[in-house]
Amino acid sequence: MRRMEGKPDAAGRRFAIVVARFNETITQRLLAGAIDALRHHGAVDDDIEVVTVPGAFEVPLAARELAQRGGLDGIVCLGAVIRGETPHFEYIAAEAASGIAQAMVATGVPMSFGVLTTDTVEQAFARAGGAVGNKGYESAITAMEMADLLRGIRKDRLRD
Ligand code: INI
Repeated sequence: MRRMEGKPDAAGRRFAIVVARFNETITQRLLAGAIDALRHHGAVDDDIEVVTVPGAFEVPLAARELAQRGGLDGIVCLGAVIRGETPHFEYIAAEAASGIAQAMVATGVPMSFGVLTTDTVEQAFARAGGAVGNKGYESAITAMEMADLLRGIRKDRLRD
């Protein structure tokens, strides 16, 4: 039996982080967590590109364009969608999630979903370096693991 599993390793690899400006106090914490994770796993700053977009709704397009441009091993997508009094939340959260998934599958570049979708600001802070950890850090780990796994799968394809 052969098993394949990626490990979070950013050494010699290039990553982009697409971060939404909306709810900036939260998304900047996610960004700091994602950068920390990449550095802790061997990334050098020259190989990390940070792209800021207005809100979570705009994240998929920027991620897709970056992936199509080429040269990236993975993209970390960050945002914070917080439920308000309007149904806007549902639309933004759903479009961000499906847009990122579509962009990832269409381009073959791993993208992680680090967009918080919470009922309250407090819940968002808890997941952005608070009591529940930092989703930005976790998302970067996922992007690195998937980048490593895809390298392995693609190397096999070339060998066959
Ligand atoms: N964008 C977010 O990233 N988070 C939100 O909570 C949010 N809310 O609540 O409206 C939000 N709206 C902006 C949206 O992402 C777009 O930037 C905007 O609709 C313009 O396309």
